[in-house]
Amino acid sequence: MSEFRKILILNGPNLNLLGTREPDIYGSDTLADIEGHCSRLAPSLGIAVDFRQSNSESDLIDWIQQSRDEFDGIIINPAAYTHSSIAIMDALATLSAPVIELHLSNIHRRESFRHQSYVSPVATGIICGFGAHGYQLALEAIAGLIGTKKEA
Ligand code: CA2
Repeated sequence: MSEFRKILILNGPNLNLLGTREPDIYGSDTLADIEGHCSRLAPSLGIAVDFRQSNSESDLIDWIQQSRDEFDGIIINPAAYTHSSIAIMDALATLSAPVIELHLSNIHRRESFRHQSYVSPVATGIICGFGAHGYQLALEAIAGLIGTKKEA
């Protein structure tokens, strides 16, 4: 019997505020809207998603560590921790499953402090600048990387 691959989607600090402020940069979708888009798309890609957000670096690290036995890949928007967290980089580096780094905005068009990512060197691939649609692009990309179904 085959079952869907499982993908963990992690969202970092302040992304719970999406849709309420700075729509010119981050769009008008809320994080709940984005979770809904992902949940609707996932079955057609043969995957199941678990969508989480935390403002806490330690939550994100714990979830990354715990993902090893449960998930077949991670999509992560580390938000501001992208530019500061060696701890998140170290946690991601321990995984063998694919990791996609995702940003709503094009971090390379923005302030210079956003050009550095500690996550990029340990990511399988990076998607940025496509707004909320980036989450769907990331799901399609990771489904392509891992295949859709587990072996019987
Ligand atoms: O573009 C992205 O997805 C970012 O990861 C978003 C982070 C930012 O620090 C990164 O450089 C790029 C910020 C997330 C904060 O989200 C807010 C949403 C609405 C209102 C205020 C903040």
